[in-house]
Amino acid sequence: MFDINILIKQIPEIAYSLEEAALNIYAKDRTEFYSPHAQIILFPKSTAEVQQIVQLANKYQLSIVPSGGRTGLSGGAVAKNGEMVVSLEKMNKILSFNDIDQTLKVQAGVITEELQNFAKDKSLFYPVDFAARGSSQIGGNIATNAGGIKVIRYGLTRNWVKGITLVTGTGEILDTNNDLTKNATGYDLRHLIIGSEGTLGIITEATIQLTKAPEHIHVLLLAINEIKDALYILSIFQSQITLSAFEFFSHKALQYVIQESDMALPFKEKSDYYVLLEFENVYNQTLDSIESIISNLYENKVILNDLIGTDQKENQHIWTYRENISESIARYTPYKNDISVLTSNIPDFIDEAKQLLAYQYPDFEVLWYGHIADGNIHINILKPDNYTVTAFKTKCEQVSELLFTLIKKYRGSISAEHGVGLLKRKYLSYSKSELEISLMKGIKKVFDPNGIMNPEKLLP
Ligand code: 2HG
Ligand code: ZN
Repeated sequence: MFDINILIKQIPEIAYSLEEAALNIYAKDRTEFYSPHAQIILFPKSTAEVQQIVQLANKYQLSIVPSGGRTGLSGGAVAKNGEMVVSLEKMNKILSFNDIDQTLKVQAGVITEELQNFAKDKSLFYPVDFAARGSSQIGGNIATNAGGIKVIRYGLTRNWVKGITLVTGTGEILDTNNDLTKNATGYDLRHLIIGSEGTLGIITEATIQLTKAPEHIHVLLLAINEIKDALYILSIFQSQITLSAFEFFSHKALQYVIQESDMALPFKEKSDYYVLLEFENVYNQTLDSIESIISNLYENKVILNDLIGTDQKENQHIWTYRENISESIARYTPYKNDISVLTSNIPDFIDEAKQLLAYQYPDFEVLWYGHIADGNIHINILKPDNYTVTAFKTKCEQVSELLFTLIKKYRGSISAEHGVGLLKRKYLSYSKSELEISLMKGIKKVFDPNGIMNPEKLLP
């Protein structure tokens, strides 16, 4: 085995750790099912230091796992074969703000929430948002093209990245797009890097677009009994107002949030599902339209209950019912499926998927929640106590093949927003054609000919 001290001696200014406790922490993200095994954790402070590391990795044929906030759920940041973990956490500076372009230049290790707060201080808004905002890093968000709860209005991370600095797998520094809005000069390599899951190089800096902050936000929770009603409600609201979020979750999923917190159920009566909507009360008129839509929905017996947040505290309280689901179920070692189909196909897809999963998992609890307006559902299967983790994973993988066959029939995606990583890699062909996969492998070879960048991730 390579003596890592040979490398350490050549980069004396770069901080590192060889301590077992640190190795175990930094070699893992939030994905279950993998045992961490990293050789060293390196903490570069600049693009030049990252470049030095990648050049040495090429020289000695050492593999690298780039590491952000490690909030991923597909094993994209897991080191399990003695790789070097390159943590971006010391590259956490906001480098500059341009008030005319309304952009921020940041190092990759800036925490999402810090970026959001910086934007707020400038009376602007960074709209990509999700529950892991407090620990995820912008570089990781870009590497996975993070989505979250505001995609219906603002799109994915991709929409907000004006430029990227990447240290490629060959150790070259690539600056893409010059932060321009308009740039019609051929292949936009920036978009190739977004969502590449650390397989092409290490993102070290990025320029992020900000926008006008929304005002007079309200959150509305509606109780329903049928998933198809969620889509009906979506179409009614969308025909009249601009929504900034439209989420759904099952009562079973909500029960875990209640169980793990001191919150009360939102309504006295039980219903099977809930939808959560967020919107701006533009010119104080939107609320009037909302009230009339809600009374129509009651008349037509589509909704059973409603709760509207009138200030930030109430809005946050309602959001907690949805945002805390993932954390509340974490101790049940959930097997996660993060799938998408066209939003219009959601009711049919869910009907078929429910039948399939009820048949295949008669004794497993399956939770349904997610960003239904984006066609993105998080199907979480909870591990029963009497199953070992390995037996549970094996069973879930068998069923995944059936579920992904169904996804393929709907021309959907096996990973809507969590990425492919280690977990979904062997299923990539359910969502990408042979030609696409072979072109992707060709691109990987150009950026990383020695195959040192995040090995075994994304590509089968
Ligand atoms: C969410 O939308 C996150 O809450 C996590 O993407 C989803 O736990 C999950 O499966
Ligand atoms: Zn999500």
